[in-house]
Amino acid sequence: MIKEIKLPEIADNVTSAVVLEILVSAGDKVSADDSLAEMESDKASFELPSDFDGVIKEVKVSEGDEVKVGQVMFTIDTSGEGEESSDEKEEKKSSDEKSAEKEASQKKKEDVEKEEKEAEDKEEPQEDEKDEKPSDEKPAEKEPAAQEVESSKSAAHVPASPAVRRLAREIGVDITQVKGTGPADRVLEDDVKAYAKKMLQGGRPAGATAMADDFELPDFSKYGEIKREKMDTIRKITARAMAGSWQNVPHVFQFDKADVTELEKFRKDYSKYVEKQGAKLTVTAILLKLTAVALRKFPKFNASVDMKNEEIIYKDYVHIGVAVDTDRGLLVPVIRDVDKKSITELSVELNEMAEKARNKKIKPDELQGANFTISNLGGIGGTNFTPIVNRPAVAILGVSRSQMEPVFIDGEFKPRMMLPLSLSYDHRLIDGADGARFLRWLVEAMQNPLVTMF
Ligand code: CAO
Repeated sequence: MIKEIKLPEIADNVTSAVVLEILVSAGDKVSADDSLAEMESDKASFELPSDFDGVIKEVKVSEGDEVKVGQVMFTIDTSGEGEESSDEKEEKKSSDEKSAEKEASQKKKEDVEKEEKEAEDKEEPQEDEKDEKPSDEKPAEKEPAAQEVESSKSAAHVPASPAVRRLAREIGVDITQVKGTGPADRVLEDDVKAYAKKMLQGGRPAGATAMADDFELPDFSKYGEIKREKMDTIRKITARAMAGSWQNVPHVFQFDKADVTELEKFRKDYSKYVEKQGAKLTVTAILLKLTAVALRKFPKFNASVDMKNEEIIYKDYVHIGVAVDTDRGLLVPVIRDVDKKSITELSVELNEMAEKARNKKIKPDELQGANFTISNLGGIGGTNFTPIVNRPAVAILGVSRSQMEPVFIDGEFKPRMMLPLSLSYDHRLIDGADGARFLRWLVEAMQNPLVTMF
């Protein structure tokens, strides 16, 4: 039997909606409640569900169409889930267009499955699971993570609407890892967002009070015109992570300045060599290398605090996050095993990671597992700043703009290129003297890289 699927009543005073995306093609087998199209009205975006089990006969609208409430959008054959009557078969045979459409739909499905499979193949195990367990010990009991599930299933078998799958793909979430909270464990949009948020926070749920802010806002419109805008996902994640860190980590800030006059000469001399490999030799890449040596030398800075078990977790790997300023806000891609890579390799990788972050190509697992962060605002300017520690790391290095300054050396002022550095650290683990020693060592290493040999 052929049935019609119409645009239903959406809300009071809403008479139409625009088709953002059609999620099925003629010939697709669907179940009741499967999403057929993504729609947007004045009031909200929503998915149009199928009212029946069956096979889509016709798609009567196109993307971009404005559809009136009650207008037929799809017809569906409900006679035995795709088994067509002989008349219908005849009709279908004579319709080359429809079979082409079906072929296209099948290809689209295969492409999506292939893409998901490739994405799955590329995915590595979670950093929390991979890196924080010494190989000779039994895996420590993991904090029950609300959104985590075993990854034995394939993405295609995860119950989720196409729009939710697309959201997961776009923000780089492996949907097989997300626990669905919808009917029959269906993965919902909120599940994907919650999972992404948890991953960006380093795999731990935010402190219960991380976003609690009961400050009563005044009515700003009393003072002038205002505009309200919803926070996007990255802004919400950053807000929660930063508030959680600020509330839970007792911060201390240490400042110093490095004389980078010689280092700058070196950087200019060697930048051509690095350029041949396709990247710029920047102060960030050099700092990555020197910081990796410092983290080996001062292992407390390469550790995490486990207050639940009253333990310090020392890590025998050096993964460093680099804060990248993107259109969408702050992202912190992680460069792995920095201590094992050359400055040229680090320059190339830093460049690639920053590009990926800016072009929305970065995956959640590439934002995880950092033991330390470098935040260089020097390209923009400023004389100093105090970055917030990125939990569960215990320290972050802030880099401001280097500039020529008169420095009193051997009885006279000399023009030197000075780089302001700030170190923010977690006082639960790191004492003031440790902080000063770490930063001083870094300064010495920038002024005379031979220091790193000792
Ligand atoms: N002092 C002076 N000049 C600096 C500098 C510094 N500390 N850091 C960078 N520069 C210069 C570079 O030499 C480059 O100059 P040229 O174009 O003349 O060669 C220019 O600024 C741009 O540098 P860059 O940004 O391309 O390269 P980078 O490796 O130094 O930085 C990255 C990479 C990803 C760290 C940077 O692009 C970025 O996004 N910074 C913002 C980080 C941020 O938002 N932090 C705040 C987080 S809150 O804690």
